[in-house]
Amino acid sequence: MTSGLRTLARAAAVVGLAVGLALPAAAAQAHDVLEATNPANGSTVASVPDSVVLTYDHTPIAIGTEIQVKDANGTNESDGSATVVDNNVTQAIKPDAPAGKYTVVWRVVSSDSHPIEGTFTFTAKAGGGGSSSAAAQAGGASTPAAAASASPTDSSGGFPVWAIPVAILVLLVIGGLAWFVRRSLSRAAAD
Ligand SMILES: [Cu+2]
Repeated sequence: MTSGLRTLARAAAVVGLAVGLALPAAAAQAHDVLEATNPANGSTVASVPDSVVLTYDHTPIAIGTEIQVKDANGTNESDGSATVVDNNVTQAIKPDAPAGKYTVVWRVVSSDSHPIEGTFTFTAKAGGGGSSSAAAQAGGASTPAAAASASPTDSSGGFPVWAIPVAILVLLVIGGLAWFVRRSLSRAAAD
């Protein structure tokens, strides 16, 4: 009977180890989320603003931030590097940026250290550097609803794909242990 008890203890240790390995993966799922942009995704503004602002639900890590503000020709009109202040990432735009449709391609490092990325678009009726930048800011006021329709993609996957192999592995381990423990117990009883 002692061998049966020893097997049970070993089984408990292995199950505990499997659960311990799965828990950190679950905790790591909380990436920062893009909540709003200025100009808002899909909006039309009077002229190209001085900068674009991306607002997240946490403060991203200020390393590896890349914000490209691409004009209709695909030319990056970003002026200098992006700055992270609180939950806002601000990217200045060249004053001579032309009118037209803009695509902002962003990549930041989430506060949980995972890189996240996405894009949003806006259209400017006039080029940048004009005196109408205040009007552009007002016209580009963002709403959370508009930001929600942006298309952020998450390089480590929004859906927890790790959950499937982990669940299968845990089920296989438990099933195998149950069979092993029952065999050991019946042997111990037979001894
Ligand atoms: Cu994350």
